[in-house]
Amino acid sequence: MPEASYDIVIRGGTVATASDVFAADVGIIGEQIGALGARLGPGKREIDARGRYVLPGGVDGHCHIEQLTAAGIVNADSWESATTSAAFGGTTTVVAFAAQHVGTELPKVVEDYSALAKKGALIDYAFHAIVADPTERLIKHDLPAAIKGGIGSVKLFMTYDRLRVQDESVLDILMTARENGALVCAHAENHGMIAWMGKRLVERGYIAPKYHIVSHPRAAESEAFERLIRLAALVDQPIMIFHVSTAEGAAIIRRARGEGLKVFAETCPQYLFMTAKDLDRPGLEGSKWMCSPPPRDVSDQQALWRALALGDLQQVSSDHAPFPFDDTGKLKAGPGASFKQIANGQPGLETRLPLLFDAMVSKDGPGLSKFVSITATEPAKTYNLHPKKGTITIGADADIVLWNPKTKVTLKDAMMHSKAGYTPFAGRTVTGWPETVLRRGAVIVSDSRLSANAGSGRYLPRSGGEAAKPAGILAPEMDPRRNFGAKLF
Ligand code: DUC
Ligand code: ZN
Ligand code: ZN
Repeated sequence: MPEASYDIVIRGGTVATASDVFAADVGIIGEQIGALGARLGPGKREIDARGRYVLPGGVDGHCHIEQLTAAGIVNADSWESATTSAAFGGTTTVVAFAAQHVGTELPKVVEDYSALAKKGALIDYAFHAIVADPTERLIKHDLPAAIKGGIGSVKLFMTYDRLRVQDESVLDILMTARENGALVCAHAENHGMIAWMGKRLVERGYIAPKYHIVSHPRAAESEAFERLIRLAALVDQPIMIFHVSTAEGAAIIRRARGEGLKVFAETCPQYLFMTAKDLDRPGLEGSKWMCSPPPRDVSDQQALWRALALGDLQQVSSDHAPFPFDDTGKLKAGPGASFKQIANGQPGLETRLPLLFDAMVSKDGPGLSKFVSITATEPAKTYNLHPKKGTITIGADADIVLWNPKTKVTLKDAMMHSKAGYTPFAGRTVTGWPETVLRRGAVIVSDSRLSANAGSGRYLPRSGGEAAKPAGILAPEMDPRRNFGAKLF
């Protein structure tokens, strides 16, 4: 017997990256990919990948984990249960939030969220910092320090009573991010429209979960996208627009990118696979499908798929924000609650990849490489984790998922590992399943069993990287040659 050259060889599978699909064995040495090729030498352990696709582990760039909401409820999942559900769904890296609230100090927030993740995570993780209280100290000191400490992206909200920041503060955050090389992510909806609509609906007795959709007008998204894009363009700062839900929203992003502005954007499975009708159910049942922005129409789904195909949207993340359908979560405000009193969000870490694989690969959609691109490579690039994460190449972390393209699964609440206790996609049948999952060269899921300990996930400190570099398109007012010499940068 020749001596084993690799710790693991994944043999005989079809490898896919965001650009290529090819037959190759994958040789793993320690935590990394050491070789790709035909007939690789033996491994200490051999994994038979015949009939399987060998894909990079998913990178989910937007998930709320063990996060305290402004209403004082913590998401159902701990780091351990969230990352377990991610692993079973083929995701091996998450970018979650260190969420500031008004009156809290960002350094302490980062410390607290980091401690929770360190204890519970069993896949690798990074953070976005949510800024909800942009005091002078935060802008001048705490935010630059957090960015320098490895949190390469900042998130702001343009809506929600206790989270939103006003335009002037948005500019402060954009400018601070620019000066420190971070990307700015945003929940962009017009707060006034949402608050005004919500109040009128409730006053008139329209309180069922389905009216949540009416209270988030499509125009709230369009207006905030336009405003955010112009604010970012003023200071030439790259932005990532979260959870695009409408055709108009996607069109606005396309126009901005056509101007050369660095505007990145994502959508989520709830906007690709659900519609407003999902919320129209008896009693409070529809609250399971409540999220913000809400699901829209079939024509929006089509527009979002087109936008993904064109590259106007580059990634699909879960926006995992689980709340159980009981009095600790969705039903906390009691049986007579109005939609305004019900926590927004759905579990999605575990179902993101199977739903997309089914739509994009099994159903003869845009195909394997595009699937890899929007679920792993693009999120890794946008959040400066590539090529360590998000691809299969020599030297990358061996975060690898073996997909069985023939396995048919009907999604059920009881199969899920999130503590939400339900999946909004229950009853859907998908073809293609993440059978075996490796994280940094360790098999963490096989034969439907988990073999990773809480705390074995590793923190990924990062700068903003390429995505966060300004486009170099100066607004005339910021250009000393055209503004009477005023130096504003
Ligand atoms: N909307 C958000 O903005 N965040 C979490 C979940 C949701 O639905
Ligand atoms: Zn959001
Ligand atoms: Zn979110």
